[in-house]
Order: sequence, then structure tokens, then C-alpha cells
Amino acid sequence: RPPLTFQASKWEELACSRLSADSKGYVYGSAGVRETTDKNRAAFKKWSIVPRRLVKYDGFPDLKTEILGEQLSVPIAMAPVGVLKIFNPDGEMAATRAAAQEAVPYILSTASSTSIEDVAQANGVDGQRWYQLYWPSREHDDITISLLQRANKAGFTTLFVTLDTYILGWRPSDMDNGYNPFMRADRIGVELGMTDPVFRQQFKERHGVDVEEKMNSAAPEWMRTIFPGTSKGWEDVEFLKSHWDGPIVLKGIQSIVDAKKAAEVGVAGIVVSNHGGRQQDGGNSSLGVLPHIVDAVGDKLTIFFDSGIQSGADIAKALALGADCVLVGRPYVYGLALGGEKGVEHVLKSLVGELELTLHLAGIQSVKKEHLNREALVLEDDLFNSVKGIGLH
Ligand code: HOC
Repeated sequence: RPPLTFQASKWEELACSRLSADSKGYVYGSAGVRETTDKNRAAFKKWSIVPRRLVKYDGFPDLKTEILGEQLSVPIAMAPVGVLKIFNPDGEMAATRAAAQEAVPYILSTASSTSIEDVAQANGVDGQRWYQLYWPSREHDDITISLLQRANKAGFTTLFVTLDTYILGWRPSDMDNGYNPFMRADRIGVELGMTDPVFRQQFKERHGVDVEEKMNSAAPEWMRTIFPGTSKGWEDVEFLKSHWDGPIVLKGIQSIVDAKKAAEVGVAGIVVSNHGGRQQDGGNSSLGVLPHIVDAVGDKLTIFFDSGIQSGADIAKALALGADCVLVGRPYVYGLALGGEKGVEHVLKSLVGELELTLHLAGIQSVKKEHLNREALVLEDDLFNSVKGIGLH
């Protein structure tokens, strides 16, 4: 059994000791020499929470917020993570049920091992669900449209378009294991594409048989469709806007120039993310770029943040630096690996509880910007002579 109190590093260690080499390599693995991943973590330590005393308010901090027209009980969502069945046979079904149970939005990955419709049903009528798109090349617009229509019909409200993964990064552990998009279907754990009617029809036209009769060709063909190897341009965002009924958020933004471009093309938000360091090695920490991007476009776009969050204090820091909502990935996967649906619920409960307590101890009465902001933090390097930082209070 994992220790009762969720601590990301301990749950990670235990989950990794139990998982197969493929599954461990996939979740724990990062790009290159893990420089971006390590920087993601290190960046949180550069910021310190400066607690205020004798701040009188009733009850506990208010974590409720509104994101893109939806009421959230807490500014946390479950990041899109692919192939969850490699961690637990209930995969996305367990994860999305836990999300609904804890009233946290669930973002379904295009690389999921469960269909859009099954996930929607498990997430339930009260669940909040968002859809993540790995964007096929423009010659497969018919498949993109099919995915978007299915997701819209199944009650997914916001679309997250991942821009940093048109090809998978240089991931040594997956490469050593031979775990890649082109391996055998039974090992990869991807079913979603196999259920798409447009993909299925085209496969039959190409091979003369149904997907099920040639799974070991179908799986890599699907993966090549969603990771096409080439990027689209800014002008292509218009196509998505005309086929998605709801807000669109661009995921993977790491520069001010791209954040401004996103605002120009008229999307609703961005995710400041480097894919948990799984794509580009040698990059900046995602938390490091966050405040700069917030300063440039925070008044125009809803800002989501991910990459490196492991605790309630981390969430408080990202929100204080200007994120409107954070996405959590690896921690819930460790919960799934160790305890299925209950394990994911436990991780979510712990993160929410720790966030609430962190704010309470700091005298911060809500997640609203007027309470939780940069003045609630001070840069650690400045602390030695931080009369300036502390003087802000
Ligand atoms: C072989 C399956 O978002 C990630 C995912 C997508 C990859 C699916 C690959 O790992 O970053």
C-alpha cells in the first residue's frame, strides 16, 4: 500500500517499482537528459510563500472559480494523458470517474485507450469534461472533424489543442524499451482511433478488412495520423474554430511571441506548458516563463498552467504567478497505477486539501486574483535582502 498521505515523490517511487518497464518508462520518462523536467521542478523552489498573520476571515479559503464560463469548485483540472490502460485495466474510465467524484474537470487525450463516448458516459451527467486534440495533418481534416463532432456531441465543452507534439520527443526510456507509436496494438493500448468511424472506413478502403482483423497495422496507422510529423500554421486555427462548438485553448505555449499570436487568432486561452518536459529538452521551466506570459496576455486570455506540479503549495505558486487554472498529470497517473479509481480520487483530494491548507496558513482567503497574487510570494534569491519583497505587504 502507498503511504496514506499523498506525497508525489513517494507515490512515484512506489508506482515505478511496481509498473512494467514500458509503463514506467512512459510515465516517468522525459525528453533527452531530463533538463527541462528538472528545471520544471527547480523553478518551484525559486518562489516562496510569504504568510501573513492575523488575517481575519470566516471559515476556510474559497477555492471556487469560473473558467471559460464554467463554475469550478477548485482551479485544478486533470491533464490529458494518453494510453491510461497501461497503468490499470480501467484506465480512462477510472480516471474520469474519479474526476467527476472530486468535481474536477477531466481532459480526455486523443491518444486515450478508451473511446470518447465511453469516457463521457463514465464521467456522467454532472461531470465536467474537456477534450484534447492531437491534430491530424490537414489531408485528414475529415478525421479531425469526426473527432471534434464526437467530442462535442458527447458533452466535452472546451477544446485543448496540443501544439508541441506533432511528433513525439526524444524519449530515451521509451526508445530503449521499444515503446513507440508504431509497435503492436496490444502493447500500445490505444483503442480510441480504432473506434473512429471515419478512420475505420478509410482503413477498410485501404486494406479491404476491418480494423479488428488487422490491429497491428491499424494501431501504427492511427498513431501516424495523430502524430503526423509536421506542424500546422497559425492560419490553420481558423479551421478548428469553424468546427468546434465552444472555447478553444492552445496547449504548449512557452514564449511571449506565441502567446500574443494566440490572442491575435482569437482563441479563448492558452496552456503555458512544456508537456512536463517530455517533448523539448534543453528548454525553460514552464513556471519560469509563466509570469512573463501572464504580463503579456493575461488580460486577454485565460491562462492554464502545467508541467511540474506535485503539491498544493506548487498549485498555490502557479496561481499566484497568474495562472487561472492548473493541470495535473503524472501525480494522478501514480494514483491510478497504485489504487485505480480510488487512488486517483485520493491524489485529487490530497492536492485540493493541501492547496486549501496552504492558502489558509498564508492568510490568503481565496483563489481570486485580489487575494492570491505575486505579492503573496517573494523570490527566494531576493529573500536575503528582501525588504523590498516583504515591504510590499
Ligand atoms: C505510444 C503512445 O501525451 C505523451 C502523450 C502522448 C503519447 C502517446 C504515445 O506521452 O506525452
